[in-house]
Amino acid sequence: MTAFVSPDRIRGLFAQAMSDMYRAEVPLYGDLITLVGHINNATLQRDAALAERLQRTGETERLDLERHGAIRVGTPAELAMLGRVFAVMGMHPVGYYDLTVAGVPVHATAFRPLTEEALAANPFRIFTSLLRLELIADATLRAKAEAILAKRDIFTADARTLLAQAERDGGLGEADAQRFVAEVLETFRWHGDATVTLETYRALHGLHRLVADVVSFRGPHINHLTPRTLDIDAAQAAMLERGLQAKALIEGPPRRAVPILLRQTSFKALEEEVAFPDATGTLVPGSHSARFGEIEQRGLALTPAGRTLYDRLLAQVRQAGGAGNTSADYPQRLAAAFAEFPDDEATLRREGLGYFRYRLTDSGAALPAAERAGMSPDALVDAGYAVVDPIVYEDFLPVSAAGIFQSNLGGGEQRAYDAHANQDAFEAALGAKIHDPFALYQQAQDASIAALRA
Ligand code: OOG
Ligand code: NI
Repeated sequence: MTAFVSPDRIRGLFAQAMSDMYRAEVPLYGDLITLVGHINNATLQRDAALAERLQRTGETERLDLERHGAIRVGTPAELAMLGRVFAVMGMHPVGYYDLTVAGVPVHATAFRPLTEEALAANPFRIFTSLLRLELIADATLRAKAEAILAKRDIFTADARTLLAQAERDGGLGEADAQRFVAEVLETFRWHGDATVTLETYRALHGLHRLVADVVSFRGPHINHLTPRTLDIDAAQAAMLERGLQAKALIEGPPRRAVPILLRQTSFKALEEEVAFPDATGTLVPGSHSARFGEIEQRGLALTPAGRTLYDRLLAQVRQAGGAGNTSADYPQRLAAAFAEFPDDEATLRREGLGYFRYRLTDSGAALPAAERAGMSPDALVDAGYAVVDPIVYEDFLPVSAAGIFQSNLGGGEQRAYDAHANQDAFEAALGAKIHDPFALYQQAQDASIAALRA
């Protein structure tokens, strides 16, 4: 009997393998990792309190490995299979994202670890979109796209065999885990040759660039891998200094004393040479753009109340600006609107806008348990018996994701889809329920409060 390795171990192997593959495929990604590493070191040198906090929360170790990626799949069967593959790696669907509101015919979830321990071990996440062909009005082309997708199998035979083995036995030994990761990696590899003719590609492209991206290839190539920076403004400036064409604006909240949620910036997708088979199978040259670079800074996870405030302020700025966040004075207007959002940890906590992890201080631990139990968490903090750290936002933001999609789809592409969020349909396709992100943050906060009393 060989012992099973943990899902955390398999996810760690997978994250590393994806990073190595993407670095070889897109050299720019390697440059980005180096740049972010420098910025993070400089930030930790400059900000001793931040360095100390990250040490305390166990984030220092995970920072260098922390990435998220994104893929787009074509059919419910592909999504369901991916969900099973990711489960073996301890990655589970969290959050539902409807992108049709932004003119992109997909809905999505993020596969990520659920527990604090698993997140600390390796927080690798994959934003996974499912194409909604039912929103395509052209019935002939829709049927054609469906037929093309029905014919492909995005998994290797060995990936399927090892998945079945893992599910049957309840895990994988080290050697099988390594083989599983190597096989699953194939699903996300870039292919420089399309499966459709240039004519079909162009027709699909005419429906939406994203339809062409999903349907024309052998599988759901990883389209970006994003490192986490501790100072996105500095990273953005360094990128521009080195001639990397970063998107002009950072998505998400403005720069603040207490970072909240997620700030992201990306740079445009590469225009890549692709060979298309003609009717006789002869390859003809063409091009496609799908893969891009992105960096992000993560901050405090907000409660439903905090999130409602965030959404309201963001909507206010975007509506006032007309066409979204493209105007030159957007950063100023964003900062002005967010003046209304409390920007110190104590107020954010007292007003219930963010989630925090409580921890006893030495004097708190020395206090008799009965006395501690009689005090509220906030009273313990006020008396110096406990300290709090922000719980980091581990998820994504739909408006930001839409901005990222738009920029890497080549800018102005906007379609109106007569659609609405349909989480039930997504869950039916996946064959599983999506976890509510708020519930996970609440659990983490509650567990830390319970531990104060113990
Ligand atoms: C996914 C875009 C969403 C993010 O960071 O919000 C995303 C895609 O382009 O496939 O990765
Ligand atoms: Ni991303």
